[in-house]
This record gives sequence, C-alpha cells and structure tokens, in this order.
Amino acid sequence: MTTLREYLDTTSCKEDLKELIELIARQAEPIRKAFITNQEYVDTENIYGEEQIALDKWSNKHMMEVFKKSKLVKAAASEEEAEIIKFPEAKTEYALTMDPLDGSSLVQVNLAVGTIIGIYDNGEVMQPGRNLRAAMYMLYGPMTVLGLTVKEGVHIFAMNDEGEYLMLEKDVRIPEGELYASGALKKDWLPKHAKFIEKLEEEGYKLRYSGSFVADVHQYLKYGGLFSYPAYKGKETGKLRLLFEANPMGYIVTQAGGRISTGYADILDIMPEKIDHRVPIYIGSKGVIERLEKEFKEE
Ligand code: P6P
Repeated sequence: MTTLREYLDTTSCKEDLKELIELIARQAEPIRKAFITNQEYVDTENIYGEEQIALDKWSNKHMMEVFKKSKLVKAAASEEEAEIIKFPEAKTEYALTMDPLDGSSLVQVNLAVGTIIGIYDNGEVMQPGRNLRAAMYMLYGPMTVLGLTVKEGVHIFAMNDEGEYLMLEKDVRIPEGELYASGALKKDWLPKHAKFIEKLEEEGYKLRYSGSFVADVHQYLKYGGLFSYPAYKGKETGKLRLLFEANPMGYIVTQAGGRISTGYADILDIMPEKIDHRVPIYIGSKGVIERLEKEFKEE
C-alpha cells in the first residue's frame, strides 16, 4: 500500500509543503493519546461562547507549539484563538486555518472527532477558500484516518500500528447518495430549509448526523447526500465557521466532485470579513446542492 510520503512524492508539492503535511498528520498520535487525560470541562469559553474542554485547549496549544518549532508556518488562525498567531521565525509563507478538535465534546461519549486544517501558500488566511493550496483532516474514529487534497484529487489514508499512514482510497469521488442531515433545532428552521428537508425525507433520504462536522462530512464523502447546518431563526449566519470548518472541508468535497453552498452561492468564493465569520452550510453531492440552490432562488 502507498505511504503518505510515497503519494506526496508523486505530486507537484514543494518539499517544505510535503514536510508540513507529514508533520501535521503525525500529530494524530499525541492528540489521540490526550483523549483520556484531558476530558474535563475547563471554566473558559471560546470566542463563540462555547464551553471549552481541556482537550480543545490542549490540542490547540500542542499544534501551535509544533508549528512554531517547525519554522514551516508563518501564521495560524485557530477556532480556539481570538487572533491570528504569527510565527516571525518561519522560513515559509504557509498560513494555516485550524479547528484543532472539531466535535470535541463527543470524546466523552466515544464518538469520532477530528482536526481540520487549511493551508494557504501566500502568508494570509483571510482569503476565499478557493485559494487554498491544500486541505486535510485527521479523523479519530475506529481507525485514525487522514483525508487530504493538494489540488490533485482527494485521497484517504489510514494509520497503521507503526504510526505510518497508508493509502486506503485514491481519487475519492462523492456519489449522488441519499443521506441527509440538518443542524439547528427543527422548531427554528426557516421555511425554505424546512420545505427542502421535508422533500428529501419524502424521497427516502436517510438521516445521518453525529454532532461532529468532520466525521459527518467524511461519511458524506463516501456515501453522498446533503449535510446542512443552515441559517435558522435568530441566527441567519448559522453556527459553523467559514475559515475553520466550511473552507477546508468544502475544498476537499469540491475536489471530490461535490459542492459547498450557502444555499445561494458557492462558499469557496466568500471573502472572509472577520476571523469568526460564520456561514450557513450545505455540503455534499453536486446534484442535490444544485437542486437546492435552484429551489431557494426560485422561491
Ligand atoms: P450542534 C461541533 O461543536 C460543531 O462545531 C460541528 O462539528 C458540528 O457539526 C456542530 O457543531 C454540531 O452542532 O448544534 O448539533 O451541537
């Protein structure tokens, strides 16, 4: 089976980008090891008013220390930080966006969570997701899986007992499947959203929603369908973050032939207004998202 390095050596990536991707992917081991010892809630909140568990803070701190020591990262924006962290000693122009542990509250109930990373190669994170040079996620489930694109398709790797990533699936293409999910409380769904979800249910779409965006999108990448965290009453921006969740995962799904949309436009074309920019998200198979956009625009 092809190793991560063997795959990277077949791509157009510069050596320092290959090293950065391998460095990030290797952090799955220490992060997973911390699951047992860092579960308690700490008395702090992130900038979104969400209670942080020790794991959120630990994984964020760990990754920032790794970035600094490597000198491979010029700047890093994190879902757990209010500001962009700069690394003046960096020897590269790579600027990262990071959700260090997406879905972290699920660790306590032993469900899959993950790390989401976007990589820009011109020193700046405040730019559309379309400009990403690479996007990746590590998913901590029954297997430790790495999903990766360097703009040459999407490939899935799994970590073996020796800590090496071996290619599990090459050139992933998202099918037009029939899974669906919607975040937000049903009582708060806006009419257009509620109507479209009801149609999918009538057509026999099956509900799959775990509470971890990265785990859910990984499943939709395999089986196809429509994952959504919509605008809802009192929160027209929705809950999920443009920089840390939508762009990197949307870039990966788009590279696999899928789409990511606000319901009206492609999210990868949005210029971030602020680090905590939130967007309504519809992500998944191309056909169902084009159908949704058509219906939303007609009504
Ligand atoms: P809710 C996790 O907190 C997260 O940011 C995403 O990973 C997930 O899809 C969503 O929020 C879950 O939100 O409102 O269902 O708890």
